[in-house]
Amino acid sequence: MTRIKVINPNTARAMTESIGRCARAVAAPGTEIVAVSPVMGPESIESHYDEALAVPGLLAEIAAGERVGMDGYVVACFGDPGLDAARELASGPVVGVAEAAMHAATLVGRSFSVVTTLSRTVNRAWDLAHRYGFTAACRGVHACDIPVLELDRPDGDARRVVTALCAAAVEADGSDSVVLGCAGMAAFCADVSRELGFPVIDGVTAATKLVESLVALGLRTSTRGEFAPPVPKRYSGLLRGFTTAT
Ligand code: 2AL
Repeated sequence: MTRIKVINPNTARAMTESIGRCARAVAAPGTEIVAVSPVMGPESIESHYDEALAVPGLLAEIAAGERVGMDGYVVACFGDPGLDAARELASGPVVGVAEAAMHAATLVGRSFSVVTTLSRTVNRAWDLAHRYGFTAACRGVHACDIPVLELDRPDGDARRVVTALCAAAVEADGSDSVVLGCAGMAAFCADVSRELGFPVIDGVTAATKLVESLVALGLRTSTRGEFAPPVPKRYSGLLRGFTTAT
């Protein structure tokens, strides 16, 4: 049995449940998915401020996962907040949804476009593309300007807007596929891809399968240098619980 903890770093429970359903839909029979959101943090992540303040809650969930022997983790927010720090804490592999989706996109085409939520997140997506080595493959980042928590509104038309933007993005950019820039879009990814006839890639499912594969291959984060456990030290104030010194 492989146990993968899928952490939605925002505190929107409905979104966490949707993310869990998407991960379970692709998980192998021997894989258990534990989908959680932290007890502290922002209700959605749409700014650098939100992202920074989502990280302590995320790291607390990684630490809790280590105590019960989780085999690997998915960081289920497209900014991949706290990913490197999570790797320092976890003994198994940790994969972010943006890096997973971008890697998957470059295995099914030469180039991709990203369709994200608010315009202000466009440069974050570009930063990630550069960080992961996809400067040439990422041809454009497009915002649908729908806030994260409105993506799953039953009366909303997010799916229609995102579908139309995906079609426009590949045309404008001349790209082969679209990477969806929010974990809240995971639920309609398969439908959008089927409707458009080219790969539309959701990072929640891609990251889940990548973690599953890495665990099956016996691959875990190297602790030789950068990703060794954090240097033990005391933390104070609100962060006292993050103390790593014994
Ligand atoms: C996200 C995401 O994946 N989760 C969240 O709260 N915000 N991404 C985004 N582009 O807004």
